[in-house]
Amino acid sequence: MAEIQDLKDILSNPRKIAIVGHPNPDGDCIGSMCGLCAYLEAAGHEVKMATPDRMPDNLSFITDYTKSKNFLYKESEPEKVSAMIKEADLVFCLDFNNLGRSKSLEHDLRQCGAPRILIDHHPFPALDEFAMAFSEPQRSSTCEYMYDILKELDKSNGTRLLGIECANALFCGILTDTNVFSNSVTPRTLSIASEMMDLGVDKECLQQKVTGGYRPERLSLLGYLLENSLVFNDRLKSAYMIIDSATKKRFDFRNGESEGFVNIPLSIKGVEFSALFSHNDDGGTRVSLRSRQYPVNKLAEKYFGGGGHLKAAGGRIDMETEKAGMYFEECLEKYIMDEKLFELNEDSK
Ligand SMILES: [Mn+2]
Repeated sequence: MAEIQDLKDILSNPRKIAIVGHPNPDGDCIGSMCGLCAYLEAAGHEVKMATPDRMPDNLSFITDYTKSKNFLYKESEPEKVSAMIKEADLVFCLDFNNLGRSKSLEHDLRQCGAPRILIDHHPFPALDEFAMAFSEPQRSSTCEYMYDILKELDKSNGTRLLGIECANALFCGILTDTNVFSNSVTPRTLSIASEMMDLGVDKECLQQKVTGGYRPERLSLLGYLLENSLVFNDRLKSAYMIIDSATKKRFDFRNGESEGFVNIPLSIKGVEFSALFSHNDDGGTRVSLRSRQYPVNKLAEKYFGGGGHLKAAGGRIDMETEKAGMYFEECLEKYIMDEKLFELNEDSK
């Protein structure tokens, strides 16, 4: 694993820096990108950022914490993004663990001559794809980990560049990846949150912005799904919901509007697994998986072409969204038996 000293050395002169994130960027991705950007700008570097596709509208305020007006999307400005990565002296890859996960940016990232630096918290990183890798899967979020890295960097440089802008951006990612401090939280997560509040972060204000910036259509969609789509399976201790293309149309669905939906079935006693399937515009189906205690990253990897954290994972399948629920139950049954997670009651089959 890389050392802070390596990072210190490579940042000792002003650089042209590209920061990239993953498709469907979430709060942790955008927060860590903008937090790092604010820090690097304070240190005198020139920074540009890019993700494959658009961030949700309710999270766009996070970019206000940086001076850089360069937050580009590969889907809308492909040439500019390719040039930005090509011209960079350094490329930071945040909140994803291998180049393949960056989808439409993968080619640019593989072609670029500049060192790629990984900062991430997903298990099983492809370490050989990066010149320098900072990976700690036990972290609640990339933002939490970023805070400690930047704090260490300040310490070894004798600087105080980690200021309120940086902390505000990073706090947003901790809020979203921990579902407002309800999962993946360690003592360090809370210490960092406390240090950030000492720096001037207004927790309630940011929480309002992160969780309170949606359109009414989101709530209508949720009500509709709970009423019409939620399927429980007592035997498998599971529940799932499906957002098919007709439902998306009906509620004028925008990216990011189903954030958090997959957690809701876990509030029901006895439900150990929850899944959300959403129609993807390419014809396939996006998969989100959650659990109370059993590993779902292995389930995502085995059957849904994805991966992630122990209790929160995702993937994508080439299957009509309408059929995903049945497929999920078949796979989950096999998975529970193969992994001997618990006894399946044969009577209720
Ligand atoms: Mn994350």
